[in-house]
Amino acid sequence: MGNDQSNFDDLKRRQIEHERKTEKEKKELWNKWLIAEKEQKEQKMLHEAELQRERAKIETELKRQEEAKKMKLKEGQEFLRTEHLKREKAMRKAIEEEEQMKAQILHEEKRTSEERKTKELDKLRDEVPNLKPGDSIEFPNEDTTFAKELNVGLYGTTGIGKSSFINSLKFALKGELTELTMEQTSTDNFHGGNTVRRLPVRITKYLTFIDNRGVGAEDLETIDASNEIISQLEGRSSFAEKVEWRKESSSKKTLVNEEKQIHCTVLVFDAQNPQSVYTVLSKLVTEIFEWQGRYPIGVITHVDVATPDQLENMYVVLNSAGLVDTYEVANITRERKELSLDHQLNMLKLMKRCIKEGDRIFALRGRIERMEVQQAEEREREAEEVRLTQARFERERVEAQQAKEEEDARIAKEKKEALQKKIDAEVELVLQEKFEKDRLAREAREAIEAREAREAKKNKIFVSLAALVVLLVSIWWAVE
Ligand SMILES: Nc1nc2c(ncn2[C@@H]2O[C@H](COP(=O)(O)OP(=O)(O)O)[C@@H](O)[C@H]2O)c(=O)[nH]1
Ligand SMILES: [Mg+2]
Repeated sequence: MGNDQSNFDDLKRRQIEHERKTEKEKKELWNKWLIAEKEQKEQKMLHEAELQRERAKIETELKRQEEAKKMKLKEGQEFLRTEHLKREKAMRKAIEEEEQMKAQILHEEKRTSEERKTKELDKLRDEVPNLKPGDSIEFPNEDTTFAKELNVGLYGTTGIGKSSFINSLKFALKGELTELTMEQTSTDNFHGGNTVRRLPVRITKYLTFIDNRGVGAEDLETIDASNEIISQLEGRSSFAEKVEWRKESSSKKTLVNEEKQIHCTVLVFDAQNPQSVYTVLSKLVTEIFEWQGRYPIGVITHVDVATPDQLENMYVVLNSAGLVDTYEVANITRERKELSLDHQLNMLKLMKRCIKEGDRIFALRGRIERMEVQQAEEREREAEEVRLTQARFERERVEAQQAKEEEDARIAKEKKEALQKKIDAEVELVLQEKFEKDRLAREAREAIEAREAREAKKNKIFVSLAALVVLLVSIWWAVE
């Protein structure tokens, strides 16, 4: 036990010693570390100072370089700017020059185009007034005789610009308007633009335009409007007659007056209102096409007030209805007393076109009419054939009936004869029997009679003898 204690003490002592020693070492180590750290710190500080200096150096260098760069850039920019300015100036000058050139070219073009147009206009102004029906047909059919003058029918809704269009035509021909055919000339009601009768306006020696009463979509719904149109085209309506689109017109009964025939039709539309033409077009165009065999000519008015879109739509609508031959115009109005060069040209081209179309229609109508006559003859022939066939059938039927009746009569007669024969035979037989009976009866009667006669004779003799006896007796008596 005492040993354990001393061991423990020894261990503790050694431990304390060790701890003391360790403490001392620790302290020394700590001091060493402190010194080392101090040195390190000093060195670090030195190094940092060094670094600081280095950095400062670099920074100044960088600053310097930056400054130099900035300077350079500034110089460069300045250079570029001046360069750019120079180039811009040069470019602007080039553009200006180009524009000037373009303007000059345009001006030149315009001048030449106007010159060209004016030339064309002059040419047409010389040409159009002398164009007459038949001129456009190089080799006319021998049996086609063209009208002396051509009537062009105008159709369109009220207020569309038909009457103004006639003034535009006149202007185009002369380049001025000496007399204004305003809507009042053809109207009962001037201010309403309400044309009710047709008004023929002679435009050239050979060309007359017929201003018409406005025809609306609702009119065209009716069969009377169709009849009125056809009656006008055929020349069955007089110009002075009041145009009635929705009333059965008496003109249907009127005979054709060739001078009143419409040889070419022009439909007038307002460029601002493509919507309104759908119904008019489909009906009117079909009607006219069926009669004249050609599509009517289209005129688009109000192009001065319509937007490009409206105008484009208008063309789409017209083309889709088959109207490809169309002419634009900004009409002569109370406010505008002139027609542009382009529109004058359009009007003259239209007149030329009318003559050409009129010729085609004239030839076509001639052909159509000849065809109609042929068809009528054909129909008449067919009807005649039907009549003849019917008559033949009827004759054959009657003959057959007669034959049948005769045959029936013959058979009946034969039957009758046979019957008669039979009856005769029977009668004969009966007669024979009767005769035989009679004979027998007669014979019997004769026999009886003979016997009776004999009896009578006997009686007579007897009577005579008796008488004789009496006589003789008497005589005897007498004698006696
Ligand atoms: N801005 C313009 N107005 C027009 C044009 N055509 C006709 N007018 C006007 O439209 C109105 C009816 O024209 P008008 O010729 O009497 O139409 P109509 O009933 O078809 O004969 C009038 O006031 C004209 O001045 C045109 O092309 N442009
Ligand atoms: Mg009018």
